[in-house]
Amino acid sequence: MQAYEANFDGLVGPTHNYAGLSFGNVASRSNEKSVANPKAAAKQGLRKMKRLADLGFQQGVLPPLERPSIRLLRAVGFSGDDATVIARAAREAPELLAAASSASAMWTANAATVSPSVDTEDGRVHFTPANLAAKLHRAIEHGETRRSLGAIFADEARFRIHHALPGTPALGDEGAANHTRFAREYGEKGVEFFVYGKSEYGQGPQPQRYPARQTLEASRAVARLHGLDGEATVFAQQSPDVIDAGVFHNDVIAVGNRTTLFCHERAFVDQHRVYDELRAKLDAQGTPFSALEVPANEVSVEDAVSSYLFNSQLLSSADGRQLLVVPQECRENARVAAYLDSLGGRDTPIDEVLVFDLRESMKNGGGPACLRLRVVLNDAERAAVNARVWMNDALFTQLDAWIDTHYRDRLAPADLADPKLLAESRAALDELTTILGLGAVYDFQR
Ligand code: SUG
Repeated sequence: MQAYEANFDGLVGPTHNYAGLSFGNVASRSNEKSVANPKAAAKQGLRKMKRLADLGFQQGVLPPLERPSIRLLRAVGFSGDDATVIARAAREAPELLAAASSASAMWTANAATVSPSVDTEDGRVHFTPANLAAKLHRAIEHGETRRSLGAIFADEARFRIHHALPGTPALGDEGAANHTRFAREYGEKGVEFFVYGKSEYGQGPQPQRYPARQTLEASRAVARLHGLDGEATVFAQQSPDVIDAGVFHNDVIAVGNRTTLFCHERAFVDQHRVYDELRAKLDAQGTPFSALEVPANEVSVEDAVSSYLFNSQLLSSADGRQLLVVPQECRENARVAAYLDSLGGRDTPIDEVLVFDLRESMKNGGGPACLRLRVVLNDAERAAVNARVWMNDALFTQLDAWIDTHYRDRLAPADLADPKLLAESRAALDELTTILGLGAVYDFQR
């Protein structure tokens, strides 16, 4: 059956800020306490969505979550009316207020892992929201994410939305950022590729400096929940030393699409064995496979981390060409720019490079690929998606005006203590649920 890859980008929320919450994510830590521009951040993301929709890609929007999370602040013992809760948290535990205020749900590659219906035992599209157990500010996302997904993929005959795995280190799950799918055509059965940072119970090497967020046990659990065929799944371990260099998710060092894996030569443990297994399992389905591997002497791991070359989107256009969507930082790094310029002269599966300014998100370690959740849908499934979330001229205009009305253009760490931010954020989200036809998905609306 004809199928498409739809990309659902996270709309940046009104509380976008730099709180340095993600140890192991170099950009997040190095921009801690700088002043953010939520309005610019939201517009940069929106422009990417619009441009890709204009190019003919299926582009959807996922809403931000309610932040600051009064629910978290109450759960850790702050009480009184909402303004008092915020004032007490600001005074006694600013780090908890920062965690409660993060707009981190914008990085929807971490919202869930998604398997298309053609790969799953029951023929439904399966979603497992990621527990994001490694970081407090992200561990509070999955319940609300599940609600948003439910408002968009509501048809239970076609979509199965699981609960997140138990949020504990042994089952740390970061969603689609550590998952890629290969298939000749989107609508054909594919091989699903799960990348983990460590095994909680197995032997294997482990990073020494920074945490491995995804476990093998979590990846296997997601594959089981989705009813995937063991002959069509591959599990691979990320190199611990690249995690120690700041590669906190696989999508910072590798991206796959259809029959191509674009990655750095140091991405995986036993890299050639990983390619062999992918090739063999795809070959059994009659699907070719090629790895476009970037050598360290052209682009070092450090260059990859600072430029986010691999946090790119590899997209197939209707005419079969492959586009690589990269952040502007790739043009500003001389070695990465030289590598991209050389693609034209080499025999590679990448036909064109598109560059986007996503600087506000990048300063928190979120590039083009972090901002999107891929969902392969056939025609019938596409028709069952809440139609209001598809990007088009009208939705772009509406959201652009909505951002102008509700977003600040400056948010410093001290501003998180401002109780007006909660009211502004709720007013924005309340209107957004109308624009996107989501119903009452937020706690404050219930
Ligand atoms: O989880 N940054 C996010 C970035 C996520 C990127 N996603 C993918 N690679 N798919 C994270 O580390 C920083 C927030 C702050 O520091 O304020 C943050 O959460």
